[in-house]
Amino acid sequence: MKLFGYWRSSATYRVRIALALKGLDYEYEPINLLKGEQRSEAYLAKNPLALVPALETEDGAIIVQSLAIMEYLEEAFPSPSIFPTDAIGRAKARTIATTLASEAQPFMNLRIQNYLKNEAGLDEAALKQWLNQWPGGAMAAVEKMVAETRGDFCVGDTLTVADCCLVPQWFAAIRFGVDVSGFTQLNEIYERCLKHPAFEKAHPLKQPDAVST
Ligand SMILES: N[C@@H](CCC(=O)N[C@@H](CS)C(=O)NCC(=O)O)C(=O)O
Repeated sequence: MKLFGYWRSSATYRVRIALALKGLDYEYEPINLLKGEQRSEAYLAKNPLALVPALETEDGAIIVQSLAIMEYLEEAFPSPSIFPTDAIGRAKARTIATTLASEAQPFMNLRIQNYLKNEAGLDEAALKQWLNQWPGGAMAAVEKMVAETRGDFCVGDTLTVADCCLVPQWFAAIRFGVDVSGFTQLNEIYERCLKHPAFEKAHPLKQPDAVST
């Protein structure tokens, strides 16, 4: 398999964690977002959305959208699983993953932040307010969700797709100055996840393109 991604991309980071949890080997092809490589003709042929990640499977299929990629990995390589064993648990894990991937991350995406600064004229203070209102607001909801579902991790005591989404979202939130000080449950889970070897391997700073910007 080949993963097209970017070291600091939170959506790519999710998939790297899932691949590492499943112990899967893959090739990595960096797409430099700061150089606009996501908009190159070659990459657009893989993902017309001009977003990373994309996964090329062993059969040559291209899958985009990190949640769809993680669902594919689960179906193609079921063991070890990154989903809870019961239907309610799976639904809760998907709820948390979807909330982080759809209600938090898109509001802090590079192209959105560029638009807000360069087209809509937001200054640093207004941008920070935006980030705390939208990604921060969605994370506040997830803090409440995990209060009901958590054990050692987001849903129970086993790592799931929810944790694959939480850690990159937390990493991005810190990077962009979202106030996470009130999210004590998420912080505890984040710190525990970071100690796991799969999360260590998937960390942005461990990626080959980490210093190439
Ligand atoms: N919903 C997509 C989001 C992908 C996404 O937003 N990727 C960002 C990096 S985390 C990106 O490629 N941004 C490029 C840009 O904004 O131009 C997924 O889950 O895969």
